[in-house]
Amino acid sequence: MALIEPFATQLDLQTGKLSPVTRIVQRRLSDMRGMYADTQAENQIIAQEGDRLIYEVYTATELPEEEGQVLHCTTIIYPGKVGDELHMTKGHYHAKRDRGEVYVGLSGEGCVLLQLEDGTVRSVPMGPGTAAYVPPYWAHRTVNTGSAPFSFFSAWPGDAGHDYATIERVGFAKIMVWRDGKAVLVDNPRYK
Ligand code: M6P
Ligand code: ZN
Repeated sequence: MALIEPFATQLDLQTGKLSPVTRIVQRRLSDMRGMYADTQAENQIIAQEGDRLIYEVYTATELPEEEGQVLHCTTIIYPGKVGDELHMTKGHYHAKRDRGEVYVGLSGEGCVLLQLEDGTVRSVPMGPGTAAYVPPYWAHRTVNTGSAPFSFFSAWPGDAGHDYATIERVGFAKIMVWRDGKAVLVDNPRYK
């Protein structure tokens, strides 16, 4: 296993940004094609306002993706909706399903949606200071349920890996939408 020098990263608790930063991944609406339930709204946004920035992932130091390492990053989800569905991450299972993860809320309001392969869904609300546990076997997607950027810190085992393909194929059984002035979890009409 690689021997890593100890290091520390500075977390901006207001913005969720890390420094120093070696990698910023930006996910725009076009990177998430087909993930929001309302495809017409998705196409309309891209045609009328351009390719909207949905979220960013900040990584301070590239660590080897191997057992024993603890990978970590921050994520900032900008507020907004596609149709009535709130801005969210793509979401993934771990390639090694028996690996968990911990999220710590930094700023804004959101939630983590979790799903088992049998379609069971749970939703855990998050805000500044919330430590949310993502147990092994649960796919996880985070959603901004507020009107400011929602940021959180994540840490997970180095050998977990990201399986995006399963969620791209089946989706989540529930989606978080804005109805009557609040965020509510409803059935996903497109869940397969
Ligand atoms: C969290 C972690 C990361 C993940 C990021 C964005 O910070 O779970 O591993 O990359 O959210 O989520 P996704 O990769 O599903 O787009
Ligand atoms: Zn994960």
